[in-house]
Amino acid sequence: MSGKNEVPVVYFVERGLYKARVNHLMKLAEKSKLVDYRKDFSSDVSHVIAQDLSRQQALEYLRKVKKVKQITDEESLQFVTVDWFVSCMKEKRIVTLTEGHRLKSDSGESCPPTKRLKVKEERTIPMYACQRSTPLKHANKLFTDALEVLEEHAMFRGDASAESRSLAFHRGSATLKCLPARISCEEDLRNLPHIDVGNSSKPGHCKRVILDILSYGQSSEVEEILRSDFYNSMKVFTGIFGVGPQTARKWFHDFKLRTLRDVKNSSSVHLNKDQRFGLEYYDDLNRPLPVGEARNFETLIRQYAEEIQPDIEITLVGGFRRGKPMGHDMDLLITHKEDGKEKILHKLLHKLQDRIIYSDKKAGSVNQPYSARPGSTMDHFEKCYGIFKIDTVKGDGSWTARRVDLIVVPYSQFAFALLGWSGSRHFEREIRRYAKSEKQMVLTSHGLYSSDGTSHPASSEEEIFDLLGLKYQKPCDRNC
Ligand code: 8DG
Ligand code: CA
Ligand code: CA
Repeated sequence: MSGKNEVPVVYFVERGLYKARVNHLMKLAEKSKLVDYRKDFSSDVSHVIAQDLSRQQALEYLRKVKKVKQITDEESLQFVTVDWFVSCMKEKRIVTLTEGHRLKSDSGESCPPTKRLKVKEERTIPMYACQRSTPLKHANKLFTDALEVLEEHAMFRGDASAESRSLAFHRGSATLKCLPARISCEEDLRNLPHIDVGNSSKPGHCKRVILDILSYGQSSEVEEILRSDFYNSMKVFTGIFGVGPQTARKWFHDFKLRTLRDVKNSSSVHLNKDQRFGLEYYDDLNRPLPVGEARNFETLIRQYAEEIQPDIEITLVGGFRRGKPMGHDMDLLITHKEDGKEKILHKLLHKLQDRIIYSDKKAGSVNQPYSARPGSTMDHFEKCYGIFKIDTVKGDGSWTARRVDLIVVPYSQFAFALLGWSGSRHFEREIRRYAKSEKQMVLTSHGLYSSDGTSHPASSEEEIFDLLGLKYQKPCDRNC
């Protein structure tokens, strides 16, 4: 501990604070000149700063995660909350430490009482994600990010159980996303669907990962994946439009490729048409697409479409309809009150021809609602998967290559297509599973059918939820 007149030397515990915030706090410390800081814990640290941790948890983090062998003079080391540091910065002086500023001691209580997730004895969280509200922003990102890495890694590996393993991770993560507060101790996991599974001596995989993060601030399994060549190369390869895990695996294992440059220089790789465009526009297509850019393009499409057919309706769906500020592509539904209008997509693409880099048109067969693979979101609408030159929001004539899906929907099927294309993919999977298992009905992007084939029409999403006996979930609550 520094002497009375010395500048405090602070160390921020990343667990609970997140890396970006720690970086921000270190910048504040540097600018203020009030305190010194250490990126790595060292013997001259006087104040350990943490959030939502007990003193013991912070110590355990230093020892187990940061591998600090010996903490000299532990007694005089101050364990303080980030609020103390923020007060110092605000008041531009070293604020006297009060009891409220100190990290609490465990004293048998494993969760900080103020931030506890209210675990009611009778708490029941519905099993299906379509029965729950899942907002975009939630309190458990630290855990869901980790589970999403495991989900993705399972798909990358692609072994026999890949789909069920990745689905199990997604289900666990989806449960966490609907919780109103952050998980802060094991007890908070009690009765959570898809997480509190297994038995007490052998918890399920999701639970194990969450418990690791609670104890050590991170999951060693996830950290190892994130560091692996396999995961990082698979991320890059599957980022190429037209390249799925199977092709990427072949490149990694059989051709020993690791980077984009390796792919470009390889004589073993034979790219198809999609992949050639994917590689050529790799940077553009992997740049997050802002909602403003999508809205501008929607307006342009509407203008062109109305020139063809005045009563046409254009709706931006997918993640943007769920309130996402960024997306990976644009999904636009095109519908018109009079069914049977011919060649709308053809005429629209003609008007857009100067902007088309690539287009793959699929003919529709809208009267075959059953032929889709169960659980699949593929449908039979006439559509175009394309890559278009889209104006950037700068308004200076610059453009970015973007993926756009244009889907032509008969008016009578619009509500079902709207529900089917608004996602999330997991929400779609869950509402279809619910319809099948709980109601013995088949839900597709074309309609809702009883097991004897009777069709149940609907003119709005609310009606579809009603027909299924489900509480309506707004698009912004379908982010599971
Ligand atoms: P993002 O682009 O913001 O990353 O996310 P997103 O908008 O949620 O994902 P998406 O991959 O663009 O998919 C949007 C929705 O569209 C999703 O719920 C699944 C659905 N979807 C397809 N292809 C097809 C299809 O052929 N038929 C139907 N009905 N839905 C499809 O992606
Ligand atoms: Ca999308
Ligand atoms: Ca899409």
